Amino acid sequence: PRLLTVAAAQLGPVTSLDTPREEVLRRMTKLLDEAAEKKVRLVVFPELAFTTFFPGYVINDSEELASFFEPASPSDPYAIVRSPNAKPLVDKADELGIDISFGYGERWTAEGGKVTDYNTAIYYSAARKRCIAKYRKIHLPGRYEPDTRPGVTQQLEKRYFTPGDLGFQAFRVPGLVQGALKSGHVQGLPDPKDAEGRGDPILGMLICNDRRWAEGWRCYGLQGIELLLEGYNTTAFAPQYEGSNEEQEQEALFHHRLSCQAGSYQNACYSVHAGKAGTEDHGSLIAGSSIVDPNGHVIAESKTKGDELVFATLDLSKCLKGKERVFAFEKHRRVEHYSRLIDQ
Ligand code: CDT
Repeated sequence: PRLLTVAAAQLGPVTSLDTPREEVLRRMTKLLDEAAEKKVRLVVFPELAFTTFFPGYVINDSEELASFFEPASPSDPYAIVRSPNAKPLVDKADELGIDISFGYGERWTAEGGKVTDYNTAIYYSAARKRCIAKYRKIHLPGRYEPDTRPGVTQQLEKRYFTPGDLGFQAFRVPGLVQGALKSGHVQGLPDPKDAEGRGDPILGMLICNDRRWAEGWRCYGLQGIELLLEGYNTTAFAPQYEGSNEEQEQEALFHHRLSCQAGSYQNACYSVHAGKAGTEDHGSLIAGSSIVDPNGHVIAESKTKGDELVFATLDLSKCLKGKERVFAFEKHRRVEHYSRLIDQ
C-alpha cells in the first residue's frame, strides 16, 4: 500500500468584503492544528480562501478590488507565501510539517509590465519549504457585466479574472508517499523514478467550475494523476433561477458530487474537494467538502456548513485497478475519433 492521510479544510462563510484577514487566518490555522492531531499530511483549502467570494459583489473601486489580489511576478512567482495575508498559515504548515494547497486572487505583472489577474491555487511543500506548483483557473463562470435586475446573485468572475494560462500541469510531490506508479501509466511527465529516484506521487489542481469539465480531468488523467485537489465556492441559491432555496441547493450539491465522482472514477484517481460554505453577504454557498476514491465513491464528506476538517487515509495503489483495466488509456482510447475535442 501507498498510504497518505489528506484533508479538505472546509471553511464556513467569510461574511463580508471587510471581514478581517486575521480572523480568517486564525480559523485556517486552527484547522491545520486539528489536521496535525489527525496525522494529516496534506490539507486542501477552498478557492479564494482568505476572503469572502468577492466575484459575488460589484466592486467598482479599483483600490478596493486590488485588496483582493496578491502581487506576483516572474522574479517572485510565489510572493503570496510571504504576504501578511497568508504567511501565518504557511508558517503553521512549516511548523507542523503539513503540505497545504489554497486558492487566492493573483495579480501578475509580466516582464514587460503587463498586469493580469488570475484565480489561482498553489501547492506548498512543507518538506521543501517552498511552493512547488501553481494552477490558474481555466473555466471561469459567470459574466463580465453585472446583472442589473434587482436582488439577483452576481457571479462576476469573467469581469475580475483572465482565464488561466498554465494548462493542466500535473506535478510530483517530494516525500509525500513512497513507491511510484509504473511508467506505462504516465504520459507527458518525467519517468516516475525521477527526482531523487523515489517515485513521488502525481498530483494536479483544479478550481471550482473546472471540476465540471471532463477535459481538465482527462488532461490530468493522461499524466497518470493519483490525487486531484480542488477548492470551490459554489452558489447554493440564486433568486433569479428556478426552484426554492432547498431545491436549488440540493441540485447544486448533486451536480457537485456527480462531477467529482465521475472525474475521479474516469481518471482512476483520488480527489479532495474543499468548499467555502454557508451564507456570505452576496449569497449562500453549498457545503459538501469531500474526498472521493478512484472507484468514484465519496469516502468522507462534511456534515456542517461551518469550518470543518474532512479527512481520510488513502491508499494510492488503489488507483492502479482503473489505470490498468477499464481506463488503461494506452490500450483503449480511440484518439482518431476525438478531433472534435480540439478542433474549433
Ligand atoms: N466559483 C465558481 O466557479 N462557481 C461556479 C458557479 C457556477 S454556477 C453553476 C461553480 O461551478 O461552482
